[in-house]
Amino acid sequence: MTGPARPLVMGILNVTPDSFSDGGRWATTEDAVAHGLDMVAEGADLVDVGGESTRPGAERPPLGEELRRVLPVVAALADAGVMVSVDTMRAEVAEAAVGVGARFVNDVSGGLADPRVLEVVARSGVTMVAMHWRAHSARMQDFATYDEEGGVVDAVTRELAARAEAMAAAGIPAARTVLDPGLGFAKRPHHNWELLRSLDRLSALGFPLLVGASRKSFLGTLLADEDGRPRPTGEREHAHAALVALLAERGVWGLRVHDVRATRDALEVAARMQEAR
Ligand code: PMM
Repeated sequence: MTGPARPLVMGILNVTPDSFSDGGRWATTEDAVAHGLDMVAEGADLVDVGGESTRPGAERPPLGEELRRVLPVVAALADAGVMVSVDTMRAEVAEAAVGVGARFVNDVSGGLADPRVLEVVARSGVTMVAMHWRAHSARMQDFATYDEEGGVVDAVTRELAARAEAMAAAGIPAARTVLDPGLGFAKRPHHNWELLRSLDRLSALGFPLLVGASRKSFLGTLLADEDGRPRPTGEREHAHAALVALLAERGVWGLRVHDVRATRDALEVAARMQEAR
Protein backbone atom coordinates (compact mmCIF):
# COMPACT_ATOMS: atom_id res chain seq x y z
CA MET A 1 0.00 0.00 0.00
CA THR A 2 1.38 3.43 -0.85
CA GLY A 3 0.83 5.90 1.93
CA PRO A 4 1.18 9.67 1.71
CA ALA A 5 4.58 10.81 0.42
CA ARG A 6 6.99 11.07 3.32
CA PRO A 7 10.24 13.01 3.42
CA LEU A 8 13.28 11.08 2.23
CA VAL A 9 15.75 10.17 4.93
CA MET A 10 19.39 11.02 4.24
CA GLY A 11 21.71 9.23 6.65
CA ILE A 12 24.83 11.18 7.64
CA LEU A 13 28.19 9.49 7.17
CA ASN A 14 31.01 11.82 8.20
CA VAL A 15 34.35 10.26 7.35
CA THR A 16 36.20 12.91 9.33
CA PRO A 17 38.30 12.95 12.48
CA ASP A 18 36.61 16.12 13.76
CA SER A 19 32.88 16.46 13.00
CA PHE A 20 30.94 17.81 15.95
CA SER A 21 28.90 14.76 16.81
CA ASP A 22 30.37 11.74 15.05
CA GLY A 23 33.92 12.83 14.23
CA GLY A 24 36.39 9.94 14.31
CA ARG A 25 33.76 7.22 14.64
CA TRP A 26 33.86 6.04 11.04
CA ALA A 27 37.47 6.88 10.25
CA THR A 28 38.34 3.68 8.38
CA THR A 29 36.73 2.84 5.05
CA GLU A 30 35.52 -0.49 6.40
CA ASP A 31 33.79 1.05 9.43
CA ALA A 32 32.30 3.83 7.35
CA VAL A 33 30.86 1.46 4.73
CA ALA A 34 29.44 -0.81 7.43
CA HIS A 35 27.77 2.17 9.10
CA GLY A 36 26.34 3.32 5.75
CA LEU A 37 24.86 -0.12 5.14
CA ASP A 38 23.47 -0.18 8.69
CA MET A 39 21.70 3.12 8.06
CA VAL A 40 20.18 1.74 4.85
CA ALA A 41 19.00 -1.35 6.76
CA GLU A 42 17.34 1.02 9.25
CA GLY A 43 15.50 2.80 6.45
CA ALA A 44 17.78 5.50 5.02
CA ASP A 45 16.83 6.35 1.43
CA LEU A 46 20.25 7.81 0.71
CA VAL A 47 23.59 8.15 2.47
CA ASP A 48 25.49 11.44 2.55
CA VAL A 49 29.26 10.88 2.63
CA GLY A 50 31.39 13.83 3.77
CA GLY A 51 35.13 14.23 4.29
CA GLU A 52 35.24 17.82 5.55
CA SER A 53 33.97 18.81 8.98
CA THR A 54 31.88 21.98 8.88
CA ARG A 55 31.50 22.46 12.61
CA PRO A 56 32.03 26.11 13.63
CA GLY A 57 35.73 26.94 13.70
CA ALA A 58 36.85 23.86 11.71
CA GLU A 59 39.87 24.09 9.39
CA ARG A 60 39.57 22.63 5.88
CA PRO A 61 41.40 19.39 4.99
CA PRO A 62 43.70 19.48 1.93
CA LEU A 63 42.05 18.29 -1.31
CA GLY A 64 44.05 15.04 -1.44
CA GLU A 65 43.01 14.16 2.10
CA GLU A 66 39.33 14.81 1.38
CA LEU A 67 39.51 12.59 -1.73
CA ARG A 68 41.26 9.86 0.23
CA ARG A 69 38.57 9.89 2.94
CA VAL A 70 35.54 10.02 0.72
CA LEU A 71 36.11 8.14 -2.53
CA PRO A 72 36.51 4.54 -1.34
CA VAL A 73 33.40 4.89 0.81
CA VAL A 74 31.30 6.39 -1.98
CA ALA A 75 32.50 3.69 -4.39
CA ALA A 76 31.80 0.79 -2.03
CA LEU A 77 28.32 2.02 -1.08
CA ALA A 78 27.37 2.81 -4.68
CA ASP A 79 28.60 -0.65 -5.74
CA ALA A 80 26.36 -2.13 -3.05
CA GLY A 81 23.38 -0.37 -4.68
CA VAL A 82 23.07 2.46 -2.16
CA MET A 83 21.95 5.89 -3.38
CA VAL A 84 24.91 8.04 -2.37
CA SER A 85 25.29 11.75 -1.99
CA VAL A 86 28.69 13.40 -1.57
CA ASP A 87 28.93 16.28 0.89
CA THR A 88 31.63 18.51 -0.59
CA MET A 89 32.43 22.07 -1.58
CA ARG A 90 35.12 21.06 -4.08
CA ALA A 91 34.60 20.39 -7.80
CA GLU A 92 37.38 17.77 -7.90
CA VAL A 93 35.75 15.77 -5.11
CA ALA A 94 32.28 16.12 -6.63
CA GLU A 95 33.54 14.97 -10.02
CA ALA A 96 35.48 12.02 -8.65
CA ALA A 97 32.57 10.95 -6.44
CA VAL A 98 30.11 11.11 -9.31
CA GLY A 99 32.63 9.09 -11.33
CA VAL A 100 32.42 6.24 -8.80
CA GLY A 101 28.63 6.32 -8.50
CA ALA A 102 27.39 9.26 -6.37
CA ARG A 103 23.97 10.44 -7.54
CA PHE A 104 23.77 13.65 -5.50
CA VAL A 105 26.21 16.46 -4.81
CA ASN A 106 25.45 18.12 -1.48
CA ASP A 107 27.36 21.40 -1.47
CA VAL A 108 26.89 23.28 1.81
CA SER A 109 28.06 26.45 0.05
CA GLY A 110 25.62 26.02 -2.84
CA GLY A 111 28.51 26.45 -5.27
CA LEU A 112 29.83 29.65 -3.67
CA ALA A 113 33.05 28.12 -2.32
CA ASP A 114 33.96 26.60 -5.70
CA PRO A 115 31.73 27.69 -8.59
CA ARG A 116 33.13 24.86 -10.74
CA VAL A 117 30.89 22.49 -8.71
CA LEU A 118 27.96 23.85 -10.74
CA GLU A 119 29.64 22.84 -13.99
CA VAL A 120 30.36 19.34 -12.71
CA VAL A 121 26.73 18.90 -11.68
CA ALA A 122 25.38 20.34 -14.92
CA ARG A 123 27.58 18.03 -16.99
CA SER A 124 27.05 14.86 -15.03
CA GLY A 125 23.27 14.88 -14.68
CA VAL A 126 23.19 14.33 -10.90
CA THR A 127 21.01 16.25 -8.42
CA MET A 128 22.50 19.09 -6.40
CA VAL A 129 21.60 20.21 -2.89
CA ALA A 130 22.46 23.89 -2.41
CA MET A 131 22.55 24.98 1.21
CA HIS A 132 22.41 28.52 2.56
CA TRP A 133 25.97 29.52 3.47
CA ARG A 134 27.92 32.71 3.95
CA ALA A 135 31.50 31.75 4.80
CA HIS A 136 33.78 28.84 5.63
CA SER A 137 33.38 27.35 9.09
CA ALA A 138 36.44 29.03 10.60
CA ARG A 139 34.63 32.39 10.29
CA MET A 140 30.96 31.66 9.64
CA GLN A 141 29.58 32.83 12.98
CA ASP A 142 30.95 36.34 12.16
CA PHE A 143 28.31 36.42 9.43
CA ALA A 144 25.30 35.50 11.58
CA THR A 145 23.76 38.96 11.29
CA TYR A 146 20.41 39.53 9.66
CA ASP A 147 19.65 43.14 10.52
CA GLU A 148 17.89 44.17 7.33
CA GLU A 149 14.11 44.39 7.25
CA GLY A 150 12.59 40.92 6.95
CA GLY A 151 15.41 39.44 9.07
CA VAL A 152 16.80 35.96 8.60
CA VAL A 153 13.83 34.56 6.67
CA ASP A 154 13.94 37.22 3.94
CA ALA A 155 17.73 37.08 3.73
CA VAL A 156 17.96 33.29 3.45
CA THR A 157 15.09 33.19 0.95
CA ARG A 158 16.79 35.85 -1.18
CA GLU A 159 20.26 34.30 -0.96
CA LEU A 160 18.97 30.78 -1.77
CA ALA A 161 16.97 32.13 -4.72
CA ALA A 162 20.23 33.60 -6.02
CA ARG A 163 21.92 30.20 -5.74
CA ALA A 164 19.04 28.55 -7.63
CA GLU A 165 19.44 31.19 -10.35
CA ALA A 166 23.17 30.54 -10.58
CA MET A 167 22.47 26.81 -10.87
CA ALA A 168 19.93 27.37 -13.62
CA ALA A 169 22.37 29.64 -15.45
CA ALA A 170 25.00 26.89 -15.25
CA GLY A 171 22.56 24.47 -16.89
CA ILE A 172 21.20 22.56 -13.88
CA PRO A 173 17.47 22.00 -14.40
CA ALA A 174 14.98 22.75 -11.60
CA ALA A 175 14.15 19.04 -11.42
CA ARG A 176 17.71 18.42 -10.22
CA THR A 177 17.81 21.30 -7.71
CA VAL A 178 17.21 20.95 -3.97
CA LEU A 179 17.55 23.85 -1.50
CA ASP A 180 18.43 23.76 2.20
CA PRO A 181 18.14 26.57 4.81
CA GLY A 182 21.51 25.60 6.35
CA LEU A 183 20.56 25.36 10.02
CA GLY A 184 23.50 26.33 12.22
CA PHE A 185 25.56 27.82 9.38
CA ALA A 186 26.03 31.53 10.13
CA LYS A 187 22.91 31.32 12.29
CA ARG A 188 22.26 31.92 16.00
CA PRO A 189 19.77 29.56 17.70
CA HIS A 190 16.81 31.92 17.25
CA HIS A 191 17.60 32.27 13.52
CA ASN A 192 17.20 28.50 13.10
CA TRP A 193 13.81 28.52 14.83
CA GLU A 194 12.61 31.44 12.73
CA LEU A 195 13.59 29.57 9.57
CA LEU A 196 11.91 26.37 10.71
CA ARG A 197 8.71 28.27 11.50
CA SER A 198 8.76 29.91 8.07
CA LEU A 199 9.74 26.99 5.83
CA ASP A 200 6.71 27.73 3.65
CA ARG A 201 8.50 30.91 2.54
CA LEU A 202 11.39 28.80 1.24
CA SER A 203 9.03 26.22 -0.27
CA ALA A 204 7.41 29.05 -2.22
CA LEU A 205 10.64 29.31 -4.24
CA GLY A 206 9.35 26.16 -5.93
CA PHE A 207 12.18 23.70 -5.14
CA PRO A 208 12.26 20.65 -2.88
CA LEU A 209 13.72 21.38 0.56
CA LEU A 210 16.24 19.39 2.58
CA VAL A 211 16.52 20.17 6.32
CA GLY A 212 19.43 19.21 8.56
CA ALA A 213 18.64 19.75 12.24
CA SER A 214 20.04 16.51 13.65
CA ARG A 215 22.07 17.01 16.87
CA LYS A 216 22.70 20.67 16.07
CA SER A 217 23.58 23.12 18.77
CA PHE A 218 20.29 25.05 18.65
CA LEU A 219 18.67 21.87 20.03
CA GLY A 220 21.37 21.73 22.71
CA THR A 221 20.61 25.34 23.63
CA LEU A 222 16.86 24.65 23.76
CA LEU A 223 17.48 21.79 26.20
CA ALA A 224 20.18 23.52 28.29
CA ASP A 225 20.30 22.71 32.00
CA GLU A 226 19.53 25.26 34.68
CA ASP A 227 23.13 26.50 34.65
CA GLY A 228 22.84 27.18 30.94
CA ARG A 229 25.01 24.24 29.86
CA PRO A 230 23.79 22.96 26.47
CA ARG A 231 22.47 19.40 26.28
CA PRO A 232 25.37 17.22 24.93
CA THR A 233 25.20 16.28 21.23
CA GLY A 234 24.36 12.62 21.89
CA GLU A 235 21.33 13.54 24.01
CA ARG A 236 19.35 15.65 21.56
CA GLU A 237 17.62 12.84 19.67
CA HIS A 238 14.22 12.99 21.35
CA ALA A 239 13.90 16.68 20.55
CA HIS A 240 15.01 15.96 16.99
CA ALA A 241 12.41 13.22 16.57
CA ALA A 242 9.71 15.63 17.75
CA LEU A 243 10.89 18.16 15.19
CA VAL A 244 10.92 15.49 12.45
CA ALA A 245 7.26 14.69 13.13
CA LEU A 246 6.38 18.37 12.83
CA LEU A 247 8.45 18.84 9.67
CA ALA A 248 6.71 15.88 8.01
CA GLU A 249 3.57 18.03 7.97
CA ARG A 250 5.38 20.85 6.18
CA GLY A 251 6.02 18.87 3.02
CA VAL A 252 9.82 18.89 3.16
CA TRP A 253 11.52 16.70 0.55
CA GLY A 254 14.27 15.31 2.76
CA LEU A 255 15.78 15.18 6.23
CA ARG A 256 19.53 14.87 6.84
CA VAL A 257 19.90 12.84 10.04
CA HIS A 258 22.24 10.82 12.22
CA ASP A 259 19.68 8.52 13.82
CA VAL A 260 17.80 6.93 10.92
CA ARG A 261 15.67 4.64 13.06
CA ALA A 262 14.36 7.38 15.32
CA THR A 263 13.63 9.50 12.27
CA ARG A 264 11.73 6.74 10.47
CA ASP A 265 9.75 6.04 13.65
CA ALA A 266 8.78 9.71 13.95
CA LEU A 267 7.76 9.73 10.27
CA GLU A 268 5.57 6.65 10.81
CA VAL A 269 3.75 8.46 13.59
CA ALA A 270 3.30 11.58 11.46
CA ALA A 271 2.04 9.58 8.48
CA ARG A 272 -0.53 7.73 10.56
CA MET A 273 -1.79 10.99 12.04
CA GLN A 274 -2.12 12.51 8.58
CA GLU A 275 -4.07 9.49 7.33
CA ALA A 276 -6.60 9.88 10.13
CA ARG A 277 -7.62 13.36 8.99
N1 PMM B 1 24.91 20.17 8.02
C1 PMM B 1 26.16 19.73 8.18
C2 PMM B 1 26.88 19.21 7.09
N2 PMM B 1 26.33 19.13 5.87
N3 PMM B 1 24.49 19.49 4.45
C3 PMM B 1 23.25 19.94 4.26
N4 PMM B 1 22.69 19.90 3.03
N5 PMM B 1 22.50 20.47 5.28
C4 PMM B 1 22.99 20.57 6.54
O1 PMM B 1 22.27 21.08 7.42
C5 PMM B 1 24.33 20.12 6.78
C6 PMM B 1 25.05 19.57 5.68
C7 PMM B 1 26.80 19.80 9.53
O2 PMM B 1 26.35 18.75 10.33
P1 PMM B 1 27.20 17.38 10.59
O3 PMM B 1 28.55 17.77 11.10
O4 PMM B 1 26.40 16.61 11.57
O5 PMM B 1 27.33 16.64 9.28
